[in-house]
Amino acid sequence: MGKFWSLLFLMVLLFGVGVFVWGAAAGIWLPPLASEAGIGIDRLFMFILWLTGVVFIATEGAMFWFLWKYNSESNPKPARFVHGSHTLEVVWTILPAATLLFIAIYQMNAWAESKMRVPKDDDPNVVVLEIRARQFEWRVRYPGIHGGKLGQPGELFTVNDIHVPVNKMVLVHLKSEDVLHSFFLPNMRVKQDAVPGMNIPVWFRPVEEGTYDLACSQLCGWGHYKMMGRLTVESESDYRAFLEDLDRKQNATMPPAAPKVAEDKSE
Ligand SMILES: [Cu+2]
Repeated sequence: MGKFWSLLFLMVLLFGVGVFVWGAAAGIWLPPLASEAGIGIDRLFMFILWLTGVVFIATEGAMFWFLWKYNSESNPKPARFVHGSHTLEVVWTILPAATLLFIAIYQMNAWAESKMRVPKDDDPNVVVLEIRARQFEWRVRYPGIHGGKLGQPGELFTVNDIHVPVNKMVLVHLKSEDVLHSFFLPNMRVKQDAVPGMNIPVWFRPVEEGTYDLACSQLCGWGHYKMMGRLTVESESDYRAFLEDLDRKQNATMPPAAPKVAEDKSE
């Protein structure tokens, strides 16, 4: 067998690195970024990818080299094992610990930006939506053509179709009507579980107009695969036109003195 095993292990290294290089060249890397907080998330992702990539290449390379050099054919004498090295143990404990500590501190701002600094419902610059996940669709509730808070007359509804204005902070109240789902907007770098009985705030600021995917990324039943929708990021005027059109369709048949919409108790 000689050097067979060393070459086999070299393949792991070449294949592992090759897939990444090919993926980047073929354009099947991360989906195009279109949100403000996504910049920090992508930077973090690339940092960790490079860090683990370099360690992967170094360890796989070392393993290949040792297998190559000390293969049984050219080294008929059995190997002699050495046990216990205090220095080595200290080094391989401190190095990863320090690296993890550094990542823990380095990621704090990106995490706070997307998970802790919740925008205010009553901020006039925030677009508020409610999205209810259910088997197997996304039900979107808009506050009406004048925006503002939810729970007022004239609300608008869509299914699997989210429209938001560009460059505005969007705050989504995420709920589930049945089982666990996961609200996933790959281009916004947003992914959040929708949990029955909970109202979970999710927010992002889209900075690029376009049409993007909305997917459920939690296996939620037989129809999980088709629980898809669309996020349209458009100019302020297009967004208004969309709401007005929706209002015409949905509220046209309402009697002049419409009764007040019942309060949503789950808020
Ligand atoms: Cu789902």
